[in-house]
Amino acid sequence: MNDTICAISTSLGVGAISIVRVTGEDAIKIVDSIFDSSLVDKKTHTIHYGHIKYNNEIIDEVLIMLMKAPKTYTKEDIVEINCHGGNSTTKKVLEILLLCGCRLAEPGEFTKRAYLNGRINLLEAESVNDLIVAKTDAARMLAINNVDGNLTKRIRSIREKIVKILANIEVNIDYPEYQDEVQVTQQLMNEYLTDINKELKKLVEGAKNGRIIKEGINIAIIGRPNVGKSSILNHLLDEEKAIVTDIPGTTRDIVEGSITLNGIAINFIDTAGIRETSDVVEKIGVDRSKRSAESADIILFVANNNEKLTKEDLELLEKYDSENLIIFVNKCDLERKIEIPGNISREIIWGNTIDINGLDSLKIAIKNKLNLDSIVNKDMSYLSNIRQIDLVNKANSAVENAYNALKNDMPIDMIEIDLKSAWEYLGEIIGDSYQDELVDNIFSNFCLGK
Ligand SMILES: Nc1nc2c(ncn2[C@@H]2O[C@H](COP(=O)(O)OP(=O)(O)OP(=O)(O)O)[C@@H](O)[C@H]2O)c(=O)[nH]1
Ligand SMILES: [Mg+2]
Repeated sequence: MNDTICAISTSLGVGAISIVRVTGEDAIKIVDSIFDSSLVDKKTHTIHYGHIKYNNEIIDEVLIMLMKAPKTYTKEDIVEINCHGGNSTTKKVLEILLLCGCRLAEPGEFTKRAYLNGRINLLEAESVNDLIVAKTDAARMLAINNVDGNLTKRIRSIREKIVKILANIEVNIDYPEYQDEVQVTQQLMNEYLTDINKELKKLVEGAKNGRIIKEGINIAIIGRPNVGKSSILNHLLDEEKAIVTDIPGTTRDIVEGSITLNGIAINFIDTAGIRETSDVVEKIGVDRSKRSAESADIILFVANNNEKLTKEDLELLEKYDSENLIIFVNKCDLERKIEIPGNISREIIWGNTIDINGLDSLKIAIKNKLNLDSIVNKDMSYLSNIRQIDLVNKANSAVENAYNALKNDMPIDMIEIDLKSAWEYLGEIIGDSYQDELVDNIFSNFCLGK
């Protein structure tokens, strides 16, 4: 932690400017030794024009941003060298810094220092990385909200409530002779636990939205051969992605493509038409279709308006019947021959891909099913990675255990144990309690130079 580290913070390649970043105790001294005017006596948060020189050779004409501790990203001295972009100049500057006493930073090490030096918490640090890797607008909005600490505030407030209850319990354990105290405490605890449980449930529910926003949604397009699955995919993507022919069994392998709805990535997976077949290749394709359906968030079942539902159609409809099923009856430009059995209660959208009817209704149905209009908003603050979600689930079960223990008149110290673990799990989310190994692991997934 005490050494001075450096890294190229911009992505490598040809560009106008690249930034090489240095942080640590000797950051200013080291850069000063290769810069043609003195930096040591300069004010913090100033920019300086000059040249990087090494062994009397001018390496580059640069701008230096000088930021002295503690008001910096890492809370240590930081010097950022804005050099000319392109591989050779940037790498040369980095190489010289290494020769002058810097160590090459590990991925995420700047942010790790920001966290270990107490400038941001672990959840905010993870959100910094989410912001960098965000692929959609909604993912970016979520990440920046979490960097700003909205979620941290919610978690801290739940932890404070738990601490209050723990303090109450301590009084009970230390002064058991005060019978009146017990009554008050149990009543209070009931209220507090119900309240905490509600707050945690909101976090758990929100985490589902967080995952949707961050990772997007997979929709498998399933159905018998030749009903128009690939045509629907192509129209949704506005691209000739999958091969379309009138030969049943055209699609053999999975074909995928994404669009965004409300800033969320919606990944459509076109699959091989499902039917009994002796063709070895097609059989593998059909197996893949079934697997895609099983792991998808939504199944889009496609049927042909111009044919009666077959036994295979009905079997598939029964197999995939769930909240997450949307039925699209395609080829509505042709005469209607399909009959929908009365027991099918799922949403049906009618359309065709010839004059492109029904695809807008399909998008609306997807939005409604996922509640996209309400989950994406400017104030959203959801947990979104597996580590955080796992911990909030654990905290929630611990609080539920405490609640059940209270209801069943269990000894008060049993309740205390559950509440303490809930408090610790929540603390782990924001990194108030942490293990070195865990922290190393989290930051190793970051970009170099961040
Ligand atoms: N009349 C009409 N024909 C359509 C429509 N949609 C697709 N087709 C035609 O139906 C045939 C099959 O379309 P595909 O999109 O390849 O069907 P698929 O379900 O992907 O078929 P497989 O890949 O074999 O499972 C093609 O000849 C399409 O042009 C539609 O809405 N109306
Ligand atoms: Mg196809």
